[in-house]
Amino acid sequence: MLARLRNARSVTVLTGAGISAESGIPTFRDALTGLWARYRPEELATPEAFARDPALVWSWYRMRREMVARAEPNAGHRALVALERRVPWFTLITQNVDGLHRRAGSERVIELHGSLGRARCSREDTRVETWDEPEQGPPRCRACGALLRPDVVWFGEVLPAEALQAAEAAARDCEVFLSVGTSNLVEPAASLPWRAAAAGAEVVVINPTMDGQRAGARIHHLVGPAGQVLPQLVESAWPGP
Ligand code: BJW
Repeated sequence: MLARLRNARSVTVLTGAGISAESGIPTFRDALTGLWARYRPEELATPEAFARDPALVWSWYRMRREMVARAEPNAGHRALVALERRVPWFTLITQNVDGLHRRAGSERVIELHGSLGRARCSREDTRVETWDEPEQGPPRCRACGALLRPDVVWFGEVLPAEALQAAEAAARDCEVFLSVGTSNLVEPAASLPWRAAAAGAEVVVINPTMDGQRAGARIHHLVGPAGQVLPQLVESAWPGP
C-alpha cells in the first residue's frame, strides 16, 4: 500500500470532523457541553431548527465560529499539505466547515458542507462574507432585510452541485483514496470511499476506532488519531529529508 501511494499519480482524500479533533474542535457527534449540553447537533443543523428558533441556531454557529478562530491546524492538516505537494493530481474533499485545511496551506480543497466563515441570505440565497454581529439573533441581509443564515449544508438540503460533482469525479478517478476522521454516517459523502474502491482505488481508512467502518478487498485500516497516523504515513511513503 505504501508503494501504491508513493507511485500514485492521483490521490483523493476525504476528511471529517475527526481530523480537527486534535485542534481542540469537538467532532460533530461528540456530546455538546456546557450551555449546549441539552441539544443534539443533529437537531440544530436543520432548516427546521433555524425556522423554529433562528437565534438559538445562530448562537450555536457563533460559538463554533469563535472556537475555530482560536484553533490552529494540527499535524494531520499539515501532513495533507505535504501530501498535496508530492502527488501530481491531488484532491482534498472535506465535510468540515472550519476552514482549517486552507489555513494549514492546502490548495485544492472541496468544501462539501460549506463554511462557518460565510453566511447567506435566507430569502435570496446570496453569499455574504462579512456582517456586523447583533447582540441577539442572526444579522439581517443588507439588500433585502431577511435573516442571514450560516452558509453550510444542513440535513435535508442538497449539497452544492459543482462541489459534489467534482468530489464524485475525484473519487472515481483516483488510484488511492484516504478517508480520514469521519464516521461515514452522512450521505452523500459517506459513499465516496466505496465508489472509489468500486472503481479500483486502494482505500485507506484512518480513525482511532473502526466502529461502523466498512471492511473489504482494497480497504485498509490505519487505527489511530489522524495527527499521528497521517504524518507517519507520508513519512513512510517518502522517507528522508
Ligand atoms: C478521529 C479523531 C482523530 C475522533 N483522528 N479521527 C441515503 C440514505 C439515508 C439518508 C440519506 C441518504 N442520502 C441523504 C440522506 C439524508 C441525510 C443523511 O445522510 N442522513 C444520515 C444521517 C442517515 N443527508 C442529507 O440530508 C444531505 N443532503 C442530501 O443528500 O440531499 C439530498 C437528499 C435529502 C434527503 C433525502 C435524500 C436525499 C445533507 C447532509 C449535510 C450534512 N451536514 C452536516 C452539518 C454541516 C454544518 C455544521 O457543521 O454544522 O455536516 S451534519 C454533520 O455530519 C456535518 C458533518 O460534516 C457530517 C459528517 O460528520 P463527520 O465529519 O463524519 O463527524 P462525526 O462526528 O460523525 O465523526 C467523527 C469521526 O472522527 C468519528 O469516526 C471519530 O471516531 C473520528 N475521530 N477523533 C481521526 N483524532
